[in-house]
Amino acid sequence: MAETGNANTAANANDDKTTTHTNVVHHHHASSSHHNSTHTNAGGLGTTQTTTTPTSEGNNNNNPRKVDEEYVLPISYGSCAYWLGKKADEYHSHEWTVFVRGQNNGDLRDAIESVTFQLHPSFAEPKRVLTEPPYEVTETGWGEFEIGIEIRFHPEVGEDKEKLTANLKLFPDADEIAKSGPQTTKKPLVVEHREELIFHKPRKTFWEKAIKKRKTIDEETGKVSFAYDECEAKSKHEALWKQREAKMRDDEELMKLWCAQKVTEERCRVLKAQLMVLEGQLLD
Ligand code: SLL
Repeated sequence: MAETGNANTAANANDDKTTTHTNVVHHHHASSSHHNSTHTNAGGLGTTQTTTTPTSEGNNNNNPRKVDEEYVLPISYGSCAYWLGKKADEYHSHEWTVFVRGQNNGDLRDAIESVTFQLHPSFAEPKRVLTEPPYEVTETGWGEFEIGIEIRFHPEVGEDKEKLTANLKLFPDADEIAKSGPQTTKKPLVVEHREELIFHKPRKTFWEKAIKKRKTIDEETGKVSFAYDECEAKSKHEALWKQREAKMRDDEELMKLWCAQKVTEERCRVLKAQLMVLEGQLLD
């Protein structure tokens, strides 16, 4: 049901061994139109900046959708593993955490009802259901495996569940060791995927509730902006995420500057061409 798009970006958030991918996952409702827009939203939950125009279907009680909008939920998921060093034994060489979080610690509670992590059957009660943030499971073990992640949304969101997979990684690759040195008990091995779940034409009730909280209007300019709610529930790796996300934001700022420069260059080229035409006309 989900469709992924956009380019992947790999980024080293700090000196830790890190892999990050950014994706956009589009959620389509059967009757919603197809959008190919890609969003970059630095501040957690967000939205496109179009005006709210409830469609005719929005007034139909049998189909309590819709607001002609896109709701963007930027999430990040993956794993974070520490080698136990002296504390390691044969079956417990690493402590690891598998997680689903809001990007920039954005609060996912408005949209998410539960996150289920399906662990390897060698773990006691391998199906772990979390109904509150932090949506994460921390365990100790010896081996890598695929962790199934199922995100369920509140009924009022009106979206299908989202299925993801996190490949638990405990051991750095040879090239990672070459780059960052051997594994220590201090440096976590982090694999993080960043995605934006996009809900096309969300239900009116959900939209209004979620957006009302975030909408702030600048008194002077009248500009509407969307603040994001920081999630208070602390992840075990809070300090690490803070560092990583500060770095991520810096990278995003640099990217924006670079894009702005490219736009200006292009504009200059067009203006120069127009000037040449005008000069030509003057000479005629
Ligand atoms: C492998 N396919 O063979 C993988 C399986 C399973 C890891 C890895 C259990 C720890 C415990 C654990 O780490 N299982 O018994 O508490 O490499």
